[in-house]
Amino acid sequence: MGFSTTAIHAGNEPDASTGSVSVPIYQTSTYAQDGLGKHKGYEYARTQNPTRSALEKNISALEGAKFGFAFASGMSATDATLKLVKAGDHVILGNNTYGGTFRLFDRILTNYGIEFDLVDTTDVHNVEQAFRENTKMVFVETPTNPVMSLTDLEAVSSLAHTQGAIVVCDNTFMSPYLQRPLELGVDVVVHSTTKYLNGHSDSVGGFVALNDERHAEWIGFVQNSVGAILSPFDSFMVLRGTKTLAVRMDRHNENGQAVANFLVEHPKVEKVYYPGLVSHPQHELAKRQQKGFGGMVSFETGSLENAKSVLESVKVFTLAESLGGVESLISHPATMTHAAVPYETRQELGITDGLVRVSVGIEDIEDLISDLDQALD
Ligand code: P1T
Repeated sequence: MGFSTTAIHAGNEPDASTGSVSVPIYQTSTYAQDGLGKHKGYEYARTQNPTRSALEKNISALEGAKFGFAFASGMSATDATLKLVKAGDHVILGNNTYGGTFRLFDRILTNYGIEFDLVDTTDVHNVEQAFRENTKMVFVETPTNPVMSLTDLEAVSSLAHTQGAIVVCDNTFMSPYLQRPLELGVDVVVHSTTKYLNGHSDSVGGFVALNDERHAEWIGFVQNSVGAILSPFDSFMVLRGTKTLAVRMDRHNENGQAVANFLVEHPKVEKVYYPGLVSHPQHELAKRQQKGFGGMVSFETGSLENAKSVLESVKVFTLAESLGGVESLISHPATMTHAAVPYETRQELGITDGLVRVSVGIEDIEDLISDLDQALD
């Protein structure tokens, strides 16, 4: 079955007791048992909830995964995934990730004996050199937030597997419609469903998708033991969101490319970061690895003053953190999403004070371009 058919039908069977076509919100904390040890497969709602199970089936199918787990946020999904390593293990972390992911490693996981190195994973040779005897995981985002660098998932996965390590890919920026990491050899996919999967900026959630049964058992155990589960209401919201994922992503692709093309030609813009531009250093890899280039575009305005002026002059774009919703957002990575990343690292990566990031929504493209045009002027 095709992607859209799967998105609309996987996990969305009509409700067995009422025929309800949309999966109901099972807003309950517990389930009546017929007798001691006799129940309908549901005992307690931290452990199982039918609305959450429907979403777990749905996104697993979209990622081509055997197993999937829905979490309360993207960060809790990442945190649960990091419980696949233990004290004394080493993780190779892509040097450009969402600031919160870096912060989780830098401020929390190190307290529990997990070692990590930041590595520029755009070149597989750097990854090869970073392996240590105790390296158990390579964790990457591709394209990265916010400078849109790519990692060759197939090359990194085959390298990691020869070294006995697993590969985790944060697929938030692409969604499974544009990139399917498990098919390229990646072991675990994580998502912030807050972004494209839900798609309407009205729910916070996360997801872990994977194929290995032993690892899946552990992630499920962590989900139940720690309890950072996605609520029934949010599960319903994301389930509704994924039904339109394909049509939304097609428009995000179109609008993202149009905005990038416009910015590249603008005299006040010094540099544009978008994998759909022929000038992007990894454009060929993007064409091979992704089904589209997405709706995230970053650009260099040259100074904090210029960035501030653009950020405060837009009228259709909204100044806000987050991304992946139908409405266009604009943000300042250095002081917002990536404030937890040390200044020097930010400079090395290109996360300067003049860098502006846009999440291009699905509004009319003429309105988005004229808004950016007047803000830049
Ligand atoms: O916000 P949360 O649902 O916990 O997701 C965290 C997260 C994980 N991975 C990526 C690639 C992300 O971009 C995020 C969250 N990012 C933003 C809030 C942002 O504006 O970039």
